[in-house]
Amino acid sequence: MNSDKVIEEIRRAVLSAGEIITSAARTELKIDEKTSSRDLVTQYDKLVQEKLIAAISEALPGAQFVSEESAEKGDIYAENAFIIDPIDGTTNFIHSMGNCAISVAWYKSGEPFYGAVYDPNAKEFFEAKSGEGAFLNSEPIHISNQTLENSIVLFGTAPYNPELADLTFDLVRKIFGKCQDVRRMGSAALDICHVACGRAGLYFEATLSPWDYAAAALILKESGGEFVNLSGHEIKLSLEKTSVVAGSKNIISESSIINH
Ligand code: 2AM
Ligand code: CA
Repeated sequence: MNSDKVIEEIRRAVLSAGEIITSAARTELKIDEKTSSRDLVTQYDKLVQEKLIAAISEALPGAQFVSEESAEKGDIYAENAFIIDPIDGTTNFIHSMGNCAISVAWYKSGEPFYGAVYDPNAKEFFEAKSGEGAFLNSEPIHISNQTLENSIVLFGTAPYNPELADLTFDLVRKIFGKCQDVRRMGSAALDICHVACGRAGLYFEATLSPWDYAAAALILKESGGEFVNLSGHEIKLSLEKTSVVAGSKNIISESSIINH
C-alpha cells in the first residue's frame, strides 16, 4: 500500500475511534490509576489504542508502535514508527469536559512524516504531512502573527510531576503580565494545534511524553511555528520526556520563556 493510501486508512481509523470516545458509556467508566491519582486510564483509552493499532498494522505490516497505554514500546526510530496517544486529555474525558483528542504520528527513521490530531467532540481534524503544510478539516492553517500582548497563552501543569509546579506557575505568573490572558485546557496535543491554527500565541508545559506531542509538533512546524524545549533547543523525537514550548519565533522571544 502506498503512503497516501496508508494515510487514508489512518484518517478512517482515527475518525471511527472518535466515535468510540463520543459515544462512551459514561456510567460504565472503569478508571484505573497508573502512577498516581492524577495519572489515569480508562477502558476507552485501551479500546481506541487497540483499534488504531489493528487498523494501521493491517495497512502497513511491520510498523512499530509506541503507544501510551501499551506496556511494550516498539522502536521509536524504526523505518515506520507510529507514536499514539489514544486519548490525550484523559482527565477531561473522565470528567465529561470535552477537549480531548486522538493523536497519531507517523515517523520514518526518527523523522516526522505525517501527524493527525482529532478532537471528536468539536469534530476538528488537524493534520500535516512533512513539507506539505498543515490543515484543519482540510483547510490550510497558519500560526498567529500577533504580538504576545494580543495573544492568549496556553499552558499545561505537568500534573504527574508536582515537583515542577513552582516552575510552571512562576512562568505563568510572569507571562500573565505580558499577554491578553492565560488558559489551561488539558490536552497538550490540542493546545499545540490551537497554536498552529493561530487561536493561541504560545503554549508551554514543563514535561511531556512523545505521544503527547509527536503528531502536533509536525502540525505546528508545518503551520510555521517553532517547537523547542525550555532551554530553546529543538526537540528531537525520543522516549525521554521533555519540556515543550510552541509558538511563533516572535512570541517565544517576547515571552522571555527560554532560560527564564
Ligand atoms: P494525557 O491526558 O494523555 O495523560 C495535561 O497537562 C497534558 O499533558 C495532557 O496532554 C496529558 O496527557 C499530558 N501530561 C500531563 N502530565 C504529564 C506528565 N507529567 N508527563 C507527560 N505528559 C503529561
Ligand atoms: Ca493519553
